[in-house]
Amino acid sequence: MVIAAGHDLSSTEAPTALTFPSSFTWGTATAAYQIEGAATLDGRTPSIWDTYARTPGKVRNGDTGDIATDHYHRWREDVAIMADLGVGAYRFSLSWPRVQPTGRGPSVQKGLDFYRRLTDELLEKNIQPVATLYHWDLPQDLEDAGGWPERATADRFAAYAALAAEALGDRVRTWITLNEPWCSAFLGYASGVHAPGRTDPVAALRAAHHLNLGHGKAVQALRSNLPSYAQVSVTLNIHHVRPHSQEAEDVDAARRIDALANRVFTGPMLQGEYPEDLLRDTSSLTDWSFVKDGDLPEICQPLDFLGVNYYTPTLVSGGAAGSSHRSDGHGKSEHTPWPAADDVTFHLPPGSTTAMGWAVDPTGLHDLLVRMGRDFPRLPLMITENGAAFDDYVDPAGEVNDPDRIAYLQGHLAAVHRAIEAGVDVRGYFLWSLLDNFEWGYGYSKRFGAVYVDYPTGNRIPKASARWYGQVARSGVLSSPDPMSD
Ligand code: IFM
Repeated sequence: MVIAAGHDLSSTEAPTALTFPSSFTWGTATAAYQIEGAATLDGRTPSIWDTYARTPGKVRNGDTGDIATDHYHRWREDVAIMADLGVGAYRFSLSWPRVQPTGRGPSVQKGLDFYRRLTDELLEKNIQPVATLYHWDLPQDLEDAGGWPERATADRFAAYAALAAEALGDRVRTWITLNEPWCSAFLGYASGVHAPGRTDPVAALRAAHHLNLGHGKAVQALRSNLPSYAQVSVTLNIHHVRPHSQEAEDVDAARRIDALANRVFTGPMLQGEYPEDLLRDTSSLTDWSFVKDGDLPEICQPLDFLGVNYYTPTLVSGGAAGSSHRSDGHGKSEHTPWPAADDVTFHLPPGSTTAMGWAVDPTGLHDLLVRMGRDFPRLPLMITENGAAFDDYVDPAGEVNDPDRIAYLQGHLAAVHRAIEAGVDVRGYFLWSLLDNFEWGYGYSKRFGAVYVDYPTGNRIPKASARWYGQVARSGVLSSPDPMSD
């Protein structure tokens, strides 16, 4: 264990401080639709999320991203907050319909200028910009043409990636193609709890393949338009799937969900093939003939690191027909996001929960990192999201005290440290999220931010966790004992 200077390595006492490598990246993360607002300004056209949020009954309280946190106007203040905290990197996403309205044709200068101003300001404050190309806001016109279940969307995505790289490649070094394609494919097209709200399991599998293809094509488009020092990656919400027991049907349920959640992406992206068991498990739905000759080598492009998002583990059992959609933590739907896995039951793992009802379990992050390090030993990992929603409020002194979030972050950062000690190449950590924001189907009812946003006024109040995280980021030292070690 690497212990802060001054500690005796041979001591059996619990460590009081955990020191991260000096090159470790400390950041915060957001996404365009969740924070920008300005939905109709400067040529932006609707995305699938504008349409979905405006459809009655889809988003809690009828909330939309029309104004969100008004980051489109308050970006300078938001960068100043990050600079004050002392974080070294900021992961944000480009709004595709702001950069290239309708998803076709030339880029819009005003849209790009927004990201130029933002990234200039970040660099000025010594904060490295990390740009995600796609965090779920497909231009509505492309959905009207068939969306991700159609192959052409992958080509459109690559063309957009080229435009973005050409415009911003001189200032953004680190690029991420897709954020959590599992959500785009399976929540968007199978359970319908995300935009565009379709409920067709075959469309979801087709979407997963075309997201994979779009990723591979976008990596190539980025590489040909970026300087050679640029870093290119993808972010996956790898599910850490645990069987409820060691009974064969529970172990098999875990294998199947692992294939549908994780290996459907890591297989083609990192190994150049779809897992045999996934193809077999879903053969009653599709023969996968939408995978064409040449697609797999195109998808499997070298990456500079893998972005991993983690919030909570996934606990499953097999053998109970019709229960797969009841408690998988992604919102209520009559339709399952898990094609051909109707007999899998999702359980709430033990322990305390966040305001999302998600179990707090840092061991899941540790075990996940160790597994990824073992499965892909030459690929560095970056935690591109981790964090928690709690029911935060402003106290009479005007402050927001969020000890639960601090405890969550502390436990998860200690888990990251343990994984690094175990030899896993983890390069950085991005706290989700910088700001309270539009939490998709939950609207503004869930607060993930380190910074509280008072929605009626737009005022920002850094929470106690923001100050705590800034201190850890500045020092690179986690100064409380690792709750996982005894
Ligand atoms: O808010 C989301 C984010 O957009 C993607 N990852 C999970 C977060 C919390 O649900």
